[in-house]
Amino acid sequence: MATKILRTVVALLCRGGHYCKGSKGSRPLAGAIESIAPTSLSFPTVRIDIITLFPEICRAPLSESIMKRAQESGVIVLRIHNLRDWTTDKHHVVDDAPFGGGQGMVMKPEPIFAAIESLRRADSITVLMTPQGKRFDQTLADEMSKKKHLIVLCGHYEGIDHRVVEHLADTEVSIGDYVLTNGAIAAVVFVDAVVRLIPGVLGHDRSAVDDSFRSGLLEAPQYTRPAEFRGWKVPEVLLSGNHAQIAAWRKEQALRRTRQNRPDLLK
Ligand code: 6GU
Repeated sequence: MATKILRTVVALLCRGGHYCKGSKGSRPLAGAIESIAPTSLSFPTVRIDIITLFPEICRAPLSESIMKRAQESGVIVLRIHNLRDWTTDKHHVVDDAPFGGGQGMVMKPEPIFAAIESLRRADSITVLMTPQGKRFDQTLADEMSKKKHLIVLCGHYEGIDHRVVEHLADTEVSIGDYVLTNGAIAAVVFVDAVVRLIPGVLGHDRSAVDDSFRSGLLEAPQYTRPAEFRGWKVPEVLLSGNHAQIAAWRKEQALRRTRQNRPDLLK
């Protein structure tokens, strides 16, 4: 009961907690949330701050469905910040030409240091999203889901001043071997994959235990009604009610699918 009341208070305070506009003005609110947020409940609140030049890219995908519920229930506090709010010059400049010459622009260190130094606590982990990072996978997602505070910094333009990498970021993460136009897209993927592993985010009946990659194999095919569609029948064994046979079939199918689509996982 106490848990519920606290969660409701947190949820109310956090409404509009995933904002960007005037995030400077709302930083004191963040302090208020923290001082009230439950710390000794069964699921202590995990805080995630995303820093990006394109907050709108992050907002919608992280405000729906499971991510929405995770915030409303107070299991996570997610805040999306505009890096420009930490500039101090009239034109809110966040980038500059690279020393040594070359294409494109590089993100300046000053606003990034100001942003992270204003947000971080003793237990914060700062993750820089960059194609030069270590490749994100389920093991890294698991590890990150155990942190109490993640600061996710999105790279944009051609790169980021390397002093950020050397003296500010705890780790650099890439979501795969391809290049996106915008690190905010990668941040959404990272945060989604991490948040669903935080205890209390998925219900007991939707636990992440059976996920593909946990077992080292892809998941077996799933079917639902109708049992016959356009002449294609659902495998008989799934209608049999024989749970041992169903489990054996699923294992075999998982292996077969993995061999076909991801042979690298079997090595
Ligand atoms: Cl983190 N950023 C960008 N721009 N592209 C990527 C990426 C990150 N991860 C994979 N591709």
